[in-house]
Amino acid sequence: MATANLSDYDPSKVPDASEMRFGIVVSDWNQEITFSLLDGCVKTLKKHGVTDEDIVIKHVPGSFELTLGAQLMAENEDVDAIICLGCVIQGETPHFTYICQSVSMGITQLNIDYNIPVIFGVLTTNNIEQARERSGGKHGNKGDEAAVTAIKMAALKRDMTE
Ligand code: DLZ
Repeated sequence: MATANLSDYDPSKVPDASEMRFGIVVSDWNQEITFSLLDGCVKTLKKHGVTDEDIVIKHVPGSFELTLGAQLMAENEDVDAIICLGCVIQGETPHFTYICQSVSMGITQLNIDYNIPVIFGVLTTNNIEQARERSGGKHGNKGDEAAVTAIKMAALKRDMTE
């Protein structure tokens, strides 16, 4: 919803994450936005008990590269979940549509192929203002939301497989 604050959640409903390990893949394109998403994501993981040593951060050039970045993370790091952070802003060419479709389908496929939660923390906005509002502005920070989703999905997987 356009008015929703992405960071509104009940912390007591988030499982303890102190024994969990997370990978974050962040796109450097629109880094004014994506680095704020990263900041919110890391702070929220730590708030729920994750240590610095258990947060692996890798950078990719743009959101299109998030899929391969996340696949490399799944193959090479022992993590409970992977969080993809990016920001795609509508431009004057069809680039926006191609990148959004590619990364959303790519991340969906990784969830299935690797049986590991891969979280879609990608802002897809009409302009930079909307992106600012959702990366630490009046609509919260999608990085926080992505961290909470990753913890919940990692806990779900542990619950159902261990
Ligand atoms: C090329 C491009 C454009 C036009 N816009 C964005 C954007 O808004 N957000 C983003 O994350 N990346 C963008 N890119 C870069 C592509 O994601 C990708 O890095 C290049 O097409 C090279 O594969």
